[in-house]
Amino acid sequence: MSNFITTPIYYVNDVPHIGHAYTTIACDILTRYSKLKGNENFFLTGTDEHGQKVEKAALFNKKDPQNFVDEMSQNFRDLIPYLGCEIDEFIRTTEKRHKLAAQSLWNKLKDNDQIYLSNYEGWYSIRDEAFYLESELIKTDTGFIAPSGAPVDWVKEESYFFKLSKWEDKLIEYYETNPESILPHSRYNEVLSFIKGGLKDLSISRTTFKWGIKVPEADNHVMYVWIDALCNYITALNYPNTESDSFKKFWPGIHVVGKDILRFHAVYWPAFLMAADIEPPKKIFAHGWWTNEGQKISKSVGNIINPYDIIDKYGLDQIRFFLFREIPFGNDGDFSKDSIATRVNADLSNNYGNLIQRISSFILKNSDSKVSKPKNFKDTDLNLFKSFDETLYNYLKHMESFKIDRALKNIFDYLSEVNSYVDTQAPWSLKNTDYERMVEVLYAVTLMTIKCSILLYPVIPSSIIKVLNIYNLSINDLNLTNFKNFLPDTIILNKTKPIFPRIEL
Ligand code: ME8
Repeated sequence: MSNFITTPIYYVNDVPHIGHAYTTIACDILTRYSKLKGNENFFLTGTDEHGQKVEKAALFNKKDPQNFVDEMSQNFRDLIPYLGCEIDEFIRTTEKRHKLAAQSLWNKLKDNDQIYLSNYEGWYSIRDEAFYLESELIKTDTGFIAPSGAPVDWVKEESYFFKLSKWEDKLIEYYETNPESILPHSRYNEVLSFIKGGLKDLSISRTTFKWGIKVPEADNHVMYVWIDALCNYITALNYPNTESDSFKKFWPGIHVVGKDILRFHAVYWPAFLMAADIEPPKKIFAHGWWTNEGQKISKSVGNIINPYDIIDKYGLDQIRFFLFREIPFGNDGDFSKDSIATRVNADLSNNYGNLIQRISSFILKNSDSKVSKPKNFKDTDLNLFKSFDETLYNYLKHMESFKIDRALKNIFDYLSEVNSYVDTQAPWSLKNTDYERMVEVLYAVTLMTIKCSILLYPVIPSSIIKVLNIYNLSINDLNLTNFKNFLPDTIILNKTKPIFPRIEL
């Protein structure tokens, strides 16, 4: 199987923050999981560089827009390895190939009679890059604001429109026959009821500024930034060449987005695609929104969380783990220093790290640095193995439905069981009385620790490489399909150092 996994392409009006990092790490986890399963993957991210919001930021910084976006895009690109993410491609909407793809999509829509010229008169929010009906806005003492809190302006201009209203029934039919195509399910319901509420034709070009992709044969119009931006997903697969290997192999894709931009992905994008004779996305997952110590993260509040700072402070895998264990993927989450420390100390340092440390140092000291598979296991050992099989089953089930926190919880519940097994079997007390049994216990614990480590790989990859190194194993040798057979009968251990030091509050 092949999977095309995408992040939104981020606006370059500002530097990346924890919210952007969160989505990118989510896609990295899903891609690594998919790799573990033996699938072929394409992980795409990039930057959204046109539109009024970016143009305004360039002007504010007294820079030429192209120079400005070149500089700002680089910040997003540089962050990726710092997040421990391994992408396949980084796309920018100012690239030539993207302009060609977006114009081809436009022409296709035009040829398919999906576009007409008219006038737009209504509300527009530059911050959200979105058109709003007055009925959607919030009334304040001084006028109206968008539901997101962003300011809105009244605009009146000539505009091309996409016949979105024509796609209402097709979208409803598509979603009703594909109820898993939008996750979590609550978001699916939200989208479906939005569509059922009626769709209006969508303004897809602007004439009052220039920073965008030109509309073919209408030089005074630039494309609405969202039609330009959404098209990035297929540009990366060689659109308009829908016969190319990568398009055929990887489309339709899986889009991971924040809940703020679900409507663009789940309503406009599938409609554009169907109208251009392209299949809609395979899946759209909308995750929640992070706040900082209970407050909305915003530049004006001055509480932006810089991903470099928190990774330097707490550690990369500690942050990756916290973000995806603490909050069900899909829900909103609050970023608090106390909860990072509590979570990391309880799960990574105590439950998992201590287990590795105490068993491996015991083996190094008392079992000639190795453990070999015994001829027989006792019932208690077999019960421990059986319980792992259940853990694996649940892990796979949860990962398939993007419930990353549940998948992790399963592993850590199981690691608690392994710790109890160690306590009751007390290998240290067997050293002088029953050496053979001691090695059996040590082998059983080591085997289960390694298996759990493999399942943790998508979330904390660099730590797992270190853990596997203790056992002379490499992640490259395995995937979940050869899981049962890949472990050697004798596991030889290397010297260890604690991998997850406790975070002091
Ligand atoms: O919307 N919590 O770009 P953008 C969680 N260019 N996620 C957050 C977040 C937070 N506090 N803040 C941002 C755009 N995000 C468009 C997308 S795609 C064709 C075009 C994440 O720079 C989340 O994924 O505003 C959200 O959807 C995205 O950043 C918005 O990034």
